[in-house]
Amino acid sequence: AQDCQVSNIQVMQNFDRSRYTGRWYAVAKKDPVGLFLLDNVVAQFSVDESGKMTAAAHGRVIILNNWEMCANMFGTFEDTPDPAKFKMRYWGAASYLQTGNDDHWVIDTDYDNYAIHYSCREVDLDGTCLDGYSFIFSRHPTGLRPEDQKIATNKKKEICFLGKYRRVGHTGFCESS
Ligand code: DAO
Repeated sequence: AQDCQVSNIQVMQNFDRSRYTGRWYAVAKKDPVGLFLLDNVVAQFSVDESGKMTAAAHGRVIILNNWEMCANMFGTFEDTPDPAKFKMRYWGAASYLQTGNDDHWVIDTDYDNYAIHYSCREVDLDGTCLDGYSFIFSRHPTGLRPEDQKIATNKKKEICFLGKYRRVGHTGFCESS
């Protein structure tokens, strides 16, 4: 059941942000136009005293075309009527890093092993996504369990990004800082 209409994309039912907290390793990524985070991407989600979701993330980036560094990023999430759909405002620890305001949808998660994230930055005139990105997150830096890979493949299909992902490696590049 996929017509690739962004407005018809099914997201996680009864999303529980508190169970989503903690460390997630990006193990695969579909890049947007002008990609930013390359690999070694780890996100840490939290829920603050007021119940708002926040995140800190890091990843290897290349800025000014040839300078490689580990980017420390922060995000705050604005709630929407759908508990699994957020608006994410993000910025970097350094001023020369990327800032933005993206959709941040949780497509599916079992909270303990895998999570499928989706963000469409630009919806085309026909209602499909013209520019978007997606992270496949795992609680384990080694990747997804075989049973979760099947689920991830189905979800990639549903969000019309199947075949557009690349593996995201974890080499320890960002672990020193
Ligand atoms: O890497 O090309 C890209 C797009 C991702 C931009 C978002 C980076 C900041 C994320 C911080 C919060 C956690 C997911």
